[in-house]
Amino acid sequence: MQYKIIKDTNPRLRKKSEEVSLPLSKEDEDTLNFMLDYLIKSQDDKYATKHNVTPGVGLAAPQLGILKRMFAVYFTDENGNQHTHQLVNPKIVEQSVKEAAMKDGEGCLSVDKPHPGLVHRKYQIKLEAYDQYEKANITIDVSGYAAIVYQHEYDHLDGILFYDRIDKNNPDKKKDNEIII
Ligand code: LHY
Ligand code: NI
Repeated sequence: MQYKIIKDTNPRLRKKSEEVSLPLSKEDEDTLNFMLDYLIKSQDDKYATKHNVTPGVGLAAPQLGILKRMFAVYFTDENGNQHTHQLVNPKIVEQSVKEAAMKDGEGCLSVDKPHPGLVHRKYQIKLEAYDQYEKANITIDVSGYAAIVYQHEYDHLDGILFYDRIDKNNPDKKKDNEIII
């Protein structure tokens, strides 16, 4: 299988992805391995320059045109915690009322055009999933930047893109219950 990141001009990115059956098929394992491997390599300056790839912290299967509920993350958060996961059938089981948005907005590996504005998200979420990296069911409790990354990837599984969460009429307006990070 050769994998390619699709852009938001492709209507597939707007579809809802399907649950994945466990144990994983060889094909789904391959996809998860490609996704994590892509993120790791993309953060290597030399590799990224040579292969003209954009560095990424998260990548979801629908971005490869594969409509399955799987995503990978690879990043270190502001507390120094490393997030390396290959998540399958993630579920958000708790979320805060408090919201958060990144001060410089967000981008997406599937979106070429900049969409400035605050991307309103939950400040804290708790997520349950099967993690192929740890080969176990796990619970992830995150806040701030990390929570934003997981929500951005989770949204891809429902066909939602970051700019859907920007208020077109008031792109820079902070909500009352929101912090800007
Ligand atoms: N990944 C992008 C990345 O830079 C965008 C992003 C930015 C995700 C900020 C989360 C927070 O890794 C993706 O677009 N993946 O879907
Ligand atoms: Ni994205």
